[in-house]
Amino acid sequence: MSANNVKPFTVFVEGNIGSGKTTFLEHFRQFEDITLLTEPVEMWRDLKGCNLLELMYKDPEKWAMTFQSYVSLTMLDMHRRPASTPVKLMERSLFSARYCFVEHMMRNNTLHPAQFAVLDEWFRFIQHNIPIDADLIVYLKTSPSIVYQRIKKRARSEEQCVPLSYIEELHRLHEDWLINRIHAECPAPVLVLDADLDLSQITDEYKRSEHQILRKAV
Ligand code: DCP
Repeated sequence: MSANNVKPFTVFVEGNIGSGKTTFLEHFRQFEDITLLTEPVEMWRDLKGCNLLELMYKDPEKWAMTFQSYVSLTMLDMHRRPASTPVKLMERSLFSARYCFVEHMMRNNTLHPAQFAVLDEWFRFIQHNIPIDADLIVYLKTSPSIVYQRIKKRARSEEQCVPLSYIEELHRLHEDWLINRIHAECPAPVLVLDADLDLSQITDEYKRSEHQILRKAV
């Protein structure tokens, strides 16, 4: 709750790996009165000295369940974290974890049906019992080939083994969730931005979302 007990306007920033979610959040650092919650990738890379992200990519059958259950915990923590500002901007959500990543791991049998069932039950339990505020989803829409090049270029060590087919599948899952609406729930209206643009042009595209996020004429 904010200082005057009004809930912050809560925005999830979603999009494929390498779509520029962190850059988008950084764009909003210039504004006052906005809480930015970047994705806890660093926590996933160092849980009591263990790199869960690396373990998951090296041996998905063994570690996907552990990794996604820790992702759920860290995302729930972000959802529940109070903000004393009128706007709260979060990188990703429990929803993309479930509808994109866990969905992919279930479909390609990385997760055993029993493991998937446990993750899904946790997701449903949280949805029905813990309030998750969501007012807007910003979808940074990209082409798989473009983000694939970005991922190769940024060379995050854990992601070196990621094939284009995985990025294409994640793209389809984001589209199914946010555009085609195949799941019953899409927790908020979706604003789609063209995130294929390179850094020199993307600021104008980010600006398109400012009035909806800050909710004033800009
Ligand atoms: N990841 C995952 N399961 C999730 C969330 C993320 O396996 N539920 C993985 C995919 C990436 C890494 O974690 O290897 C970080 O992915 P994100 O797309 O969430 O973050 P990026 O840093 O790629 O975002 P961007 O480049 O858009 O700022």
